[in-house]
Amino acid sequence: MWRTQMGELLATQQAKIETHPCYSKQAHQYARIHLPVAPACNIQCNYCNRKFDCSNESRPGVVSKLMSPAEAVARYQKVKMRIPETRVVGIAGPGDPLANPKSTIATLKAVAALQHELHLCVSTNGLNLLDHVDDLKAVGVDHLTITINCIDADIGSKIYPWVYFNHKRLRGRVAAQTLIDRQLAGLKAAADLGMLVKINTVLIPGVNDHHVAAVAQEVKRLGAMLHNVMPLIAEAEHGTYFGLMGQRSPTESEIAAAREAAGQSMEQMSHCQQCRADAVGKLGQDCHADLDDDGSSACGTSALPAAERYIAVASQSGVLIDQHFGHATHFQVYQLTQAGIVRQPDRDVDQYCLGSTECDDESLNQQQRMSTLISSLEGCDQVLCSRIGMGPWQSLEQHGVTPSTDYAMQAIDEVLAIEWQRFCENSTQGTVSSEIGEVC
Ligand code: CLF
Ligand code: SF4
Repeated sequence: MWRTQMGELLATQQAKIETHPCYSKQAHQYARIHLPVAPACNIQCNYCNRKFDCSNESRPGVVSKLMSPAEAVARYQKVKMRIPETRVVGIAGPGDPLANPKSTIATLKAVAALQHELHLCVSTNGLNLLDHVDDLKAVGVDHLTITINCIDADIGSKIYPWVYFNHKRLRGRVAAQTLIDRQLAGLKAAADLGMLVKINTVLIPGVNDHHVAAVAQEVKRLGAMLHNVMPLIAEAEHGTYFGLMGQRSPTESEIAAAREAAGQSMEQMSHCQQCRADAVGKLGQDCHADLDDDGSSACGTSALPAAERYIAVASQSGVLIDQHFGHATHFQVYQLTQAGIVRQPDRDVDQYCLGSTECDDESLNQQQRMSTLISSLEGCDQVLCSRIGMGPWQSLEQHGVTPSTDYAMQAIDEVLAIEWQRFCENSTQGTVSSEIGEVC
């Protein structure tokens, strides 16, 4: 009896692999759709610029149009009519799906309720996996990708400047160790539940290239079944830490060598397209630019570069970026155009964090304060501050405002000069994303 059950289980798993275009190269006749419902992220990778899609699954420098769960389900239905071969619904960003568990689960549930013959697929950095793996399984997710770049915290501290866990922003070795522990525990839990776990590893020369074989060995031991060693794509114009620091991408022969080393323990994927968080179609044949009723491109990247940009700064001293977002009672606002930087009137706001509760408190009062604060920052594209809680971070991103603590304790005028230079480069070159990485 046990043997029969095992036999049936293996046959079922085999069928799930053979009909998923990422898990099997031979499944190229099937298409997938990514639904971009997850804007926020709970970690920072040095190869990621948070203005763009999660580079753990996507080509950096590409922006996906964010959707609500309802919009995403409507999009899936439209795509399924146009591309009946669509067999996989994936959530892969633009941030981390499990840093946005409500939208992710709601979307998956709604798609599953349509009762089409489908695979539900999620790609995550793994930090929150342990907390949500049962929900994912319950909703029908059988294909799961975790990006694990290392299992050594010394290496991890060169890849992740911070990790936001248990209401704290962790840095250095502690951040990396926390992430690694959570990824490996999440992987084991998912594999124990029978999920088909694929591991993505971003190959970074001089950082983790000597280490991929150790990663492959460990993830195999914990139950992963497929390994995707992806080349780092780092260009200065992507605005990522690695891009700006001149970290190079691996060569073809380095990728081949890493796959061969990792292949000693794990089956290797070699047909990954590093696709976008709103990709549609068969792998390598993305075709979603003509899917919107209004004729606009779902790529969201064909727009002309913005002529101006507004940056809000939280500063207690008036000189440094030295204030916690939740403690600010006013923000300095600057307008960036090709002509230069012009200071605008300050925006007075009601202080978000009153000290008695965590900034991530989700009470109605806090939600109302956040909504008032967001109205006060209307028109701002970016907020610079010394610290910010995960809740406010996510709310700002959901309203199209990009928060950043990258410049904490730095001089406002120096930071604005950096941001202005970046703005001018993008304006003259076109958006980063329209230059590179368009796959549709
Ligand atoms: Fe999407 Fe990822 Fe699922 Fe595939 S993509 S969530 S496993 S359905 Fe595929 Fe695209 Fe490579 Fe990802 S080609 S980036 S591996
Ligand atoms: Fe960016 Fe993805 Fe890393 Fe988050 S997990 S920082 S979205 S690459």
